[in-house]
Amino acid sequence: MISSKIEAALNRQIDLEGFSSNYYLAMASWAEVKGYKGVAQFLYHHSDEERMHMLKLVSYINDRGGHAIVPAFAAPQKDFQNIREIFDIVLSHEVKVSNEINALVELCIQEKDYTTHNFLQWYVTEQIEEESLARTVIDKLNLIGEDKGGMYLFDRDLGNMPGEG
Ligand code: OFO
Repeated sequence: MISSKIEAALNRQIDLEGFSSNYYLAMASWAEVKGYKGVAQFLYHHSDEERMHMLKLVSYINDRGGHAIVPAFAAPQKDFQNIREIFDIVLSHEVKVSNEINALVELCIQEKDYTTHNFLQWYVTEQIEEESLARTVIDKLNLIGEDKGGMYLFDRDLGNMPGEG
């Protein structure tokens, strides 16, 4: 059984993961409309992953005797300046998510909830991968700069990039 404090904190994380999913979905839609098919595919996949992160929390809370609450998600922005802005946002958003996961881990230690602490380790590892993936993409964009041909290849490569689980 989880304490009401941990349950509330995990429910806030459901909100953040669900918002992340919608945020990346909004980015994917923008990229698709602008003709960046590969980027769109990458972001649609990333959006699905965030939904999976949310669903894992839903099952965990309910399995441990709590009640997972599905909130109304804040509407993400719909327009972006360019692809670079999108990936800068992805990275800063993932850093924010990592900070929230770390705060949850800290709360579990304070509350002596070692089961939830253990459950959260999956998210700790996932965040390392997600931040590193966003940095890799930004490095590629830095190399390309304003080169249109480079951007064409970037879009193609991103569409072929395997998701990280
Ligand atoms: Fe990328 O945020 Fe989920 O965990």
